[in-house]
Amino acid sequence: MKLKTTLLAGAIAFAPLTAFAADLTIGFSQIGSESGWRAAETTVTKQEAERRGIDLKFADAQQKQENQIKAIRSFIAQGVDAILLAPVVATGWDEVLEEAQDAEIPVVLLDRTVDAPDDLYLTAVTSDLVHEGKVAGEWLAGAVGDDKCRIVELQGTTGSSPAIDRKTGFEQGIAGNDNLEIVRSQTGDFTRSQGKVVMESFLKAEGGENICALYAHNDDMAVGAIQAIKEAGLKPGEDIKIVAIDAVPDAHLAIANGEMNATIELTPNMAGPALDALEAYLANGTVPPKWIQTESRLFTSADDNQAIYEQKKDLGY
Ligand code: GYE
Repeated sequence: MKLKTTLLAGAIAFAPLTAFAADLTIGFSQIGSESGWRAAETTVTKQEAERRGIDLKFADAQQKQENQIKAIRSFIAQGVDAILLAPVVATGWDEVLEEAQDAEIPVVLLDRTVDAPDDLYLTAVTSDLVHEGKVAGEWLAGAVGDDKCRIVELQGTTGSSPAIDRKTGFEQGIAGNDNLEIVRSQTGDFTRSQGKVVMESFLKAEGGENICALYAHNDDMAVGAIQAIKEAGLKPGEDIKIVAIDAVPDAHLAIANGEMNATIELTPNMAGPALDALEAYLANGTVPPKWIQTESRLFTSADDNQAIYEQKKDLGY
């Protein structure tokens, strides 16, 4: 049910947040389960809602924007108190976000952003996606030194903000290093299966001996590519350096085994900051900043990746 927060004459009704949260109903439009990281985000979001006593209405869009738009319209019809949205692509949201605004239902974006006026959403909880790509590029530049390095790139879902921004950031990271060149770049849609298929095509087109490094917009595509590199008779992490993003358990395991070189961590807990902001807004009218940034941390073979794998492997990935 929708809770109206009423402004009392000269005062705002204050309620203890935890007690208040127990009455909230929140709709969550999730993209799907394309990667281990996405699965972990879903697990953590459900845990964060349960911990707060929030009634979470979960909708899996199977990677389709039209399913996300349908789910948002259903949440509006149900009169939820707020909506969480992980937008599969960056464009095409204005109309449905305006419908949520007209219904006075705040929307919080998780892990991806939208190309829409920012008054159409309360806040976005994301990492700095450009920075992640730049850190990956700078790491590779440092790893190869002055050696010539022909790079292949596995992009995320076409039109998604991480695919756009992580590409931009990586190019910034390698800028000025004329010995580094991206020779092939294609989407693997953030999945292991497509990462393997596209890497196979890169190896066939370029010849494995002519590829120095792989930059993948997420670890799942990198893990798929590792299989393709092995099947081509090459040593991933040695013959072809590999850097990606998410820091899922299997990436830490690959680095520990010398089959991958670096990953940048993306927390799956976007829901914690999102629900904190929503509770404060709905209970006290506290308006959050338009962007709540989550941390990004580089992991390399210098870290104890086996131990980190053991810590992360049961967290819902
Ligand atoms: O890196 C990937 C997932 O939106 C930033 O989406 C997120 C990305 C994440 O498929 O694993």
